[in-house]
Amino acid sequence: MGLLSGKRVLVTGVASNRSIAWGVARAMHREGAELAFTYQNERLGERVKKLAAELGSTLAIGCDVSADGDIDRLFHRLGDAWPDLDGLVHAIAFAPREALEGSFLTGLDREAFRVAHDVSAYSFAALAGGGHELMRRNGGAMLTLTYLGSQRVFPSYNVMGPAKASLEATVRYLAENLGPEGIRVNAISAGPIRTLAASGISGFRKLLDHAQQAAPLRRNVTIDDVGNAAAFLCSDLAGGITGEITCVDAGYHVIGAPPL
Ligand code: NAD
Ligand code: 0WE
Repeated sequence: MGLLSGKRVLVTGVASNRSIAWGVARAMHREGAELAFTYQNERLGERVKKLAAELGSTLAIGCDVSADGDIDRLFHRLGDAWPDLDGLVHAIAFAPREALEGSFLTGLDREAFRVAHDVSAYSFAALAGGGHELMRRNGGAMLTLTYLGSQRVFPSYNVMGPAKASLEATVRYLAENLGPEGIRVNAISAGPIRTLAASGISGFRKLLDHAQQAAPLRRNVTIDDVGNAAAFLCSDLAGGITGEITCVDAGYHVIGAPPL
């Protein structure tokens, strides 16, 4: 019996087979979950439908989280297909490219700050608000993806740092709000992984090398490492865990200075 057999999970944030959300979906499928997917736009739709089919899923729904109407429509359509929902995975982040180059203030303006917080933090609360009614009967688990750049300064992560800090605080407030409904809310703080969201970030290779050398496990993490932790956190084995940020980063976050 899989950790998630009989559970229905909605997975957002798949853009390619390198996406963290794809690693999460694969691990959850292996553990017996039935999956539905969202995709950001029609350009990604065909790719996501193909990937969904690989995991036996025919449910793929378009949803741009910056549009309230898309979020409403998503849960209407999901509610038509499924009687209830057991898991919701949020693996979405975006800031304008110019804001992820140079120093914090370079390329930062009111609009970049707004977009980063809207797409990367508010969207988790918005999906929780739309999805919790479908979870009410049996409770459920919500999960988001964050990065240590919320707590510490990394070159070029810039405005995504404050956005992830907001996301992590949102996890705690959602945990308190939805706890009485039997819904747990957690985050995984993943170490750096080369995905589409990391492509074109100057210095990402250097960051990966640094993380590998500094981390207690002396390696970088994979989307499968993150997927396995995600499957656990959304399973009944994690029934006592909510409001928690779990690092899946080969131990990097405990280090003060790397071996000299
Ligand atoms: P990815 O590019 O594969 O996934 C990012 C996803 O966000 C894409 O599927 C994209 O379509 C979606 N997205 C962006 N704007 C959207 C919008 N307006 N509406 C709907 N979807 C939208 O990259 P990833 O690295 O797998 O990122 C997934 C999550 O993991 C992000 O929250 C990211 O911050 C987090 N994370 C990534 C790393 C890393 O090093 N790759 C480390 C820690 C945390
Ligand atoms: O959260 C992220 C990246 C999220 C992201 C990526 C992009 C690239 C394309 C948000 N917005 C955009 N906008 C784009 O136009 N990560 C945790 C991955 C990441 O990004 C970094 C990192 C790490 C790690 C940027 C600088 C330094 C480290």
